[in-house]
Amino acid sequence: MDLKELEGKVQEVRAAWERAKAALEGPEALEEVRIRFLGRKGPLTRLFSALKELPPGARAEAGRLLNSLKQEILSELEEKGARLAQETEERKLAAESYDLTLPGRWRPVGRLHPLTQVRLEIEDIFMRMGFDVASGPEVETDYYNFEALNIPEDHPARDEWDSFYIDDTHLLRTHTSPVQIRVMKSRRPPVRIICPGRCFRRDNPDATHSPVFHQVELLWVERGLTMANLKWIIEEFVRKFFGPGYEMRFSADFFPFTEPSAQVHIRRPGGKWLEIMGAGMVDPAVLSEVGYDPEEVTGFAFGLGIERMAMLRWGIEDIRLFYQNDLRFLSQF
Ligand code: 2NL
Repeated sequence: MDLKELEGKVQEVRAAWERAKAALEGPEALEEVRIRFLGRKGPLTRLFSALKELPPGARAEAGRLLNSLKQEILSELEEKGARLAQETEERKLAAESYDLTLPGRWRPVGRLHPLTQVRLEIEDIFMRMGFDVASGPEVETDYYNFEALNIPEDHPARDEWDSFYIDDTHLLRTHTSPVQIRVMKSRRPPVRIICPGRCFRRDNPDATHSPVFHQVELLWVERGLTMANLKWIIEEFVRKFFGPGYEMRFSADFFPFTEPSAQVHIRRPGGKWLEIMGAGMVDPAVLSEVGYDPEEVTGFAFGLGIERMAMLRWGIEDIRLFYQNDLRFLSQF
């Protein structure tokens, strides 16, 4: 081999290096290319070994050529390696960075069902007045649901069509009064409770009827209670729940479990009279049935519909809206 030939080989290796360099991608490829060109079996190593075949006068020049190609490859590899490392670092930083100007992700916020809101508010009003909140089973015997409440066998409310019977003696409670019977049978007077809960009646659904509905009943039994105490409690409730400025009117009504019985209406001056509840003095027959002495204690009670309270408060005209789980309705409360 002479110098000319070696120069040709160097040119070839340089051209091959240029092509390999252009195709370089990742750090692994970089190492592979380094070994391919500069490794023990690489073309440069072979050419360095071939130096001794050259005439002595040409070796220095050939050595310079080879060394300069080797330095060129080494420095370009180094430069390329540094660039690749920098690109990797930049990609990593970009992936880790937060764009604090991006809008947040929308999370829908839930809320209490309007009937729950009304129930909690009523519970709160009466708890502050010293009433306990009591609850009981939704499946009742007809003793607790009817008999103990002085509702005789032939009363129309006991008709199959008004109640959901489970068997001959069990039914879904038609009001929360059986809870009050259970509490009175388990405690001595004074008794001061409210009983909120779900009730069931065999009604076809329409704008004002739902086979499932909610009631709150109040019961206060103690020595010396009169209708005047009942009126005060209801006035207090109306003022706290509906706000000031309502007139209240009691008119005669009938319930088998109260005597006397009344229905209660309220109105804003100039407005319509709205019925809000039924109430009365607990019938002596009911007090005797639970083991209280009607000569010793008297009591009063009222019952109101939670749906009705919510409809009056918000001007809702169809009770079925409470049970359709339509967010367009529910999200307004
Ligand atoms: C109504 C009427 C009322 C009662 C419920 C009651 C309970 C016992 C004894 C006496 Cl244990 N009375 N509850 C009294 C009067 C009326 O509800 O129309 N509610 C929607």
